[in-house]
Amino acid sequence: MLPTAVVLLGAALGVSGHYTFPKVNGGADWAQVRRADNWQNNGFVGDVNSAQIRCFQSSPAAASSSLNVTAGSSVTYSAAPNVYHPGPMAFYLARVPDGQSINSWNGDGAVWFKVYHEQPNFGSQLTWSSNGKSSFSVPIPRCIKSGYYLLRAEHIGLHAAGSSGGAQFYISCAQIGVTGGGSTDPPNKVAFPGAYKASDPGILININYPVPTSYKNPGPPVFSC
Ligand SMILES: *[C@@H]1O[C@H](CO)[C@@H](O)[C@H](O)[C@H]1NC(C)=O
Ligand SMILES: [Cu+2]
Repeated sequence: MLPTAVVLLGAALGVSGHYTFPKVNGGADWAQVRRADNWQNNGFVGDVNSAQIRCFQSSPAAASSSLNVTAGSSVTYSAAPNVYHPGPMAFYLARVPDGQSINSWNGDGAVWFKVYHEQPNFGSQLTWSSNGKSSFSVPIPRCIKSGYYLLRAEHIGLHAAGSSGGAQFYISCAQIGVTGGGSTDPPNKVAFPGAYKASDPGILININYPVPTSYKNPGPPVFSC
């Protein structure tokens, strides 16, 4: 139902070929990244209150493997084909609770903290460094606890965000194992759905006219250490 609706909406708006986030560190598509529902149609999530706003999975299924990284290093998260709508990239992490498995944990609850979000450059129009790019370096904070995490990639297409529900969310979640970490439990954790409202100023925004002079990213502040 939803993919069909998304395809029809795309056709009606005259937009085609959106994008996915299928791989990390040059691995195979949907190997360390849980396969998102848009893997064939490149569609988007439009409803911030839907379950799909978390990892874009209607029935969460494990990836075939996880990617191990050292705390304090970074992960390269790739888009396919590339991010070409205007809007911010963001990345979140959620630690798999002790006693649970990365392969079955679904990321429930206020467990997500943000490790990156993008601000535009301001001028005669907004420009975004993510625009046209297909790979993004995600910092994995040095002080977080070792263990397994879901790493959530999000791009918000803001080209039609001037009306409620018009922002387009492109999302996937990778499975990573963090080694060599510290003991910090990051503050400001949020749930998906729940973190965003359709009326948030970074989600309901006309980026074309008048051209904004500031941009407030939705969700919590960025955590770093
Ligand atoms: C991968 O990371 C997890 C979580 O920290 C750890 O339990 C596991 O031993 C790591 N695997 C390797 C091969 O380092
Ligand atoms: Cu599009």
